[in-house]
Amino acid sequence: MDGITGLRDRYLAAIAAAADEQALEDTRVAALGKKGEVSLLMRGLGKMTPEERQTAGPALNALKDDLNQAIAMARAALADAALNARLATEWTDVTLPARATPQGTIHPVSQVMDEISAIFADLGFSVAEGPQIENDWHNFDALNIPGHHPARAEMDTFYMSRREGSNQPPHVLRTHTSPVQIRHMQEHGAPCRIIAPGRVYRADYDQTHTPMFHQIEGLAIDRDITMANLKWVLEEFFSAFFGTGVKTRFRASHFPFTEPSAEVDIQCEWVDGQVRVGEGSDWLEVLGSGMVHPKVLTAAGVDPAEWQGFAFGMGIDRMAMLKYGIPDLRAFFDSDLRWLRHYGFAALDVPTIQGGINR
Ligand code: 2NL
Repeated sequence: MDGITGLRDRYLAAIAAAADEQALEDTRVAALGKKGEVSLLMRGLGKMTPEERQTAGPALNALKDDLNQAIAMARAALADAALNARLATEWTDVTLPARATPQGTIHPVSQVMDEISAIFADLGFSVAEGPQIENDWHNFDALNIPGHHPARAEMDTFYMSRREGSNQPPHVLRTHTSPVQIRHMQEHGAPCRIIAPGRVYRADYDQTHTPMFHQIEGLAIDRDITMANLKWVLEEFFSAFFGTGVKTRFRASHFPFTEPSAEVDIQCEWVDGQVRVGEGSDWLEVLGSGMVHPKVLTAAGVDPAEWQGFAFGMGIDRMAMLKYGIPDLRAFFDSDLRWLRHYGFAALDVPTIQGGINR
């Protein structure tokens, strides 16, 4: 029994003195491992007399339990100490500003282009695209714009330089997206319902004009399309786009590619130098339109004796300015980050008819 008491004192002291996990484990193995001192004594119980066993058995079991418990407590204490040591050396400065995650925004022109496309998609129009560098037949001749027309003058149109010795007419930067619709009719014929959004170019730069701007044109060709269809489609469009009923006013006009032609105004009001669409007694010109000229249909390979339709064109940049109260056109193309963050849209906030055009 004295032996057991001595053993307990020795191992409790060793456990208390263990400086780390490994020393503690070594001590455990020395006492309670397969060949540990306590284990060997327990194995010796079998050779004792029943009387000896009656006192030695419980004493050894108690010793084993005490040592196990002391080891568990020492292990927990070591883990606590290790954690405290880590906490003392590693720390987080919670007053540091968070790392910036660079976030771009959707340009108002892209946003409005998506909004307009979503509305016309709902009306059964699909999107057509084409080259920005055009030959002058697709950009002018096919649209019944004659050679002497002022739009073809060097002043208004960007002409590409011609290859040396070429006797072909030079290419141009498209001045409208109409050539996209000519190409569509040539390729797919009638009937058709398309819109053609995209960049267009004109040699003009002042408060209200930039040499590159964005246009969206629409074209619907079928056997029995009239101006009444045009009026309904445009009124549906303006109401969906501005999120309020919008009255339109059609004024007789003239374009070489439509007959008859109409300029379209929307109802508006001026309040503190800001325009409000859909109320008031003023009118704002936003769009040109008409019935596609028979010569244009013929040029695009569509028989005007069988087919007719309407077309329209409007400026996207101006629509964005009107809808989102953006005062200066030229700022659209300055790439000023502060402007982009202010007027930009969330990247995942995609306009759809179901999700909502207006936010
Ligand atoms: C305007 C005028 C317009 C068209 C564009 C067009 C296209 C084809 C045939 C006939 Cl393929 N017309 N487009 C028609 C009328 C007006 O735009 O003032 N835009 C801002």
